[in-house]
Amino acid sequence: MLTPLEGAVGIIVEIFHKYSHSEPHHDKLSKAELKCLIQKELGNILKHPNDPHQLQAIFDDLDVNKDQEINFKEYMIMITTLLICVHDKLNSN
Ligand SMILES: [Ca+2]
Ligand SMILES: [Ca+2]
Repeated sequence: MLTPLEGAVGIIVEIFHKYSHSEPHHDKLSKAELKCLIQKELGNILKHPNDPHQLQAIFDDLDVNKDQEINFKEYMIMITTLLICVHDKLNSN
């Protein structure tokens, strides 16, 4: 039986692979795959999940090595940023 935190960690990994598998490279998110992940999984948390300029800005920020793909470590930047935002928001209430 997994603890809630262990389950959350597993889900973060699973969600990455759910979308990274759509098109090659299968262990990286293309721009289209990242867009799909953001729109389907983060539509309630982002202000403008359908705004192409915001999606492009997120992609450019995450693609640290500029290979036009988001690898797992780069995806973790997004997850870490989201966790910090949620933490700060909860703490400010
Ligand atoms: Ca892929
Ligand atoms: Ca990259």
